[in-house]
Amino acid sequence: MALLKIVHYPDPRLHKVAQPIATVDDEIRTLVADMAETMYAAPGIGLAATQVDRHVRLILVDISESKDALQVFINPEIIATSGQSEHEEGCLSVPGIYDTVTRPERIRVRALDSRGQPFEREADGLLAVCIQHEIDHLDGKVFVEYLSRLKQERIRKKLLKQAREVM
Ligand code: K1U
Ligand code: ZN
Repeated sequence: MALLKIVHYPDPRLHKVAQPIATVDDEIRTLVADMAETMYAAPGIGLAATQVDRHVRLILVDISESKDALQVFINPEIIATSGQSEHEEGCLSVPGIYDTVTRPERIRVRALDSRGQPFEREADGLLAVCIQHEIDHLDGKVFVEYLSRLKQERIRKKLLKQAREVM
């Protein structure tokens, strides 16, 4: 397994649209293992392949306290939504920034698992928030884009300054 580098906002690579995975093979399973190690080390409760500069439709989520309930979604699609709820979100690609986003409250998602088998799952609460946040990454969207232009500009400047300071 390997720790992967997480791309930070406002890097333009975060706006690439990820491509569907045609075959779930050992190369994809190695990427899943490396992303899982990277997510747990960060630590985070989700990670999209886009964030590690791999532009394929793969997301991981683990919202458990014990960090032993990894959920793998390959080619995820939201096929139904209902309600609306507000939740505070964070992002490993936007370190130190947390803000409230409004999204559908309950979702039904269809995907392939790490053996390439199709499945469907209902989600609500934090799991629904996290799955939607990660699928946004695959579509090139970062959660700060739900915030006002003014907030986005402040966040962009803050992260560019942080990046200059660590160089
Ligand atoms: O996509 C990402 O960068 C991962 C992100 C997922 C997420 C969190 C909260 C709301 C929506 C999506 C994170 O994991 S940020 C870190 C975080 O929230 C966390 C880290 C450790 C323990 C608990 C939460
Ligand atoms: Zn994120």
